[in-house]
Amino acid sequence: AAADATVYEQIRASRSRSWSFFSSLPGATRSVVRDNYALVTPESHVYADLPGWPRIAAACLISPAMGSHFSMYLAFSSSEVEVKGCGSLQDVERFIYVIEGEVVGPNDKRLQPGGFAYIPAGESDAIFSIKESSVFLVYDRQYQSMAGEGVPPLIVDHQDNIQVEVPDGEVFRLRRLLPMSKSFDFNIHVMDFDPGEFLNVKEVHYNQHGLLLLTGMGVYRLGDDYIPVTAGDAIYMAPFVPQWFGALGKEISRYIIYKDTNRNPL
Ligand code: UGY
Ligand code: MN
Repeated sequence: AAADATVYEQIRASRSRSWSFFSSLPGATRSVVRDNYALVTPESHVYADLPGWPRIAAACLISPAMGSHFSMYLAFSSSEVEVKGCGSLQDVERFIYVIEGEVVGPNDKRLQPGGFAYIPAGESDAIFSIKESSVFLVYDRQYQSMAGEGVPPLIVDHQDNIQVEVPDGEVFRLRRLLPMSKSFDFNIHVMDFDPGEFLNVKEVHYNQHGLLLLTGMGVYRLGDDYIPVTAGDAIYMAPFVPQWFGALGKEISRYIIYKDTNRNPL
């Protein structure tokens, strides 16, 4: 049954577990915020209103205040709400990934869990109707265009329609949710590891990451720290932080991860 639970059910469960834990050990959390990475675990989530998104409560897990050039938040709709593109944000592109419930996009496209939408900067006509009690992950970023590459299109799709690749020298299964076209300045990857599988490359790179572990558990290396992680945990990785993941437990570890791409690191 655990394998069928959505990440939000796991987040809920660990928040209530943490209440009983806190009653014996107040102040304890697995969250850590360092100069070059952050781990934000469910017992630390703080929900707030989002300007321009009525009836949406959002727990911001990563923002430029941490040093990132993007934001990542977990959002919850208390009742049905319609949103227009990226709202009133200037030059901001937005990516939405449905975790629970349903979001209905343009042309009545229904986004159920695993469904996603990319909303290009300046898109104000596309209406998204977010059903009551839906939970979704949002990434926002100031769009960085590239001369001669045009602007990215609006995309509404589902991860199950995305081709699975196994990158050279690795064993994990990778879905790139966005096209590789140079008009995009980031991509969102969904990565699956069987228990016992791990990243071969002990990565160090200029790109930033915003990660939510959707299922499973394992050990994340961040800088010099080896940290136990479980579904519901969010991680910010700053440029050049050494990073590695090894999957443990009995079910597939799946994470969704933001990565800036296609722009000169200079
Ligand atoms: O593509 C990546 O950089 C990805 N493999 N990084 C990661 O999983 N930490
Ligand atoms: Mn990486």
